[in-house]
Amino acid sequence: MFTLPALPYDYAALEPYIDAETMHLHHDKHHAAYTKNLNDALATHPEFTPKSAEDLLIDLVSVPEDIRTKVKNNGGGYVNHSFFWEIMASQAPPPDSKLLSALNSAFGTLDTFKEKFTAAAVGQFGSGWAWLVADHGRLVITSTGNQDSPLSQNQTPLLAVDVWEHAYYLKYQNRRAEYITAWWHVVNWMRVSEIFAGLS
Ligand code: MN3
Repeated sequence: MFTLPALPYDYAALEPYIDAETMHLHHDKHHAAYTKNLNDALATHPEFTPKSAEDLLIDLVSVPEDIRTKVKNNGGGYVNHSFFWEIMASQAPPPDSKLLSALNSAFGTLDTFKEKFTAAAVGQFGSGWAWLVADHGRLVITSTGNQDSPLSQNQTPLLAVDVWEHAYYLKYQNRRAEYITAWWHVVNWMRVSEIFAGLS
């Protein structure tokens, strides 16, 4: 049984970049639905007891075949959103020196990284996510469709932006690029730096 984590800040904390109404719908309805649907799927296999939601995605082949797609979609939605709330904050501190030097060495400069990440987010066709991941020790920008998780590709997420329309349509309508530009103001680089530091 997985529980919907509370937001680590107030619903209005990310204003004016992400509005409180979007946060309410996104967390209280969408994230809640992924949580319920994941639990409903797992309830049909009481003998199957994963260690964590992340483990479900890391090792999808161990999930009973008749619920595997539901677990991939709803377990992905559950884990991706829990992660997404954590890597945002009302005050966005800069990356720490260790992460900054890794970003510089992988992408040239922080601004170049942001441009490439933004391009991946804007260019993701339809619903999905853009990611910064660690892939065998390398920092890589990637994107996934639907709720697919980089965990299923043996990659460790460091940063993510949700580009499903439900993440921005109320405030930005079809202007995804404008949403991404605003979103950079609420990236919790302190948390991203902590996750990166935890890898080595
Ligand atoms: Mn979402």
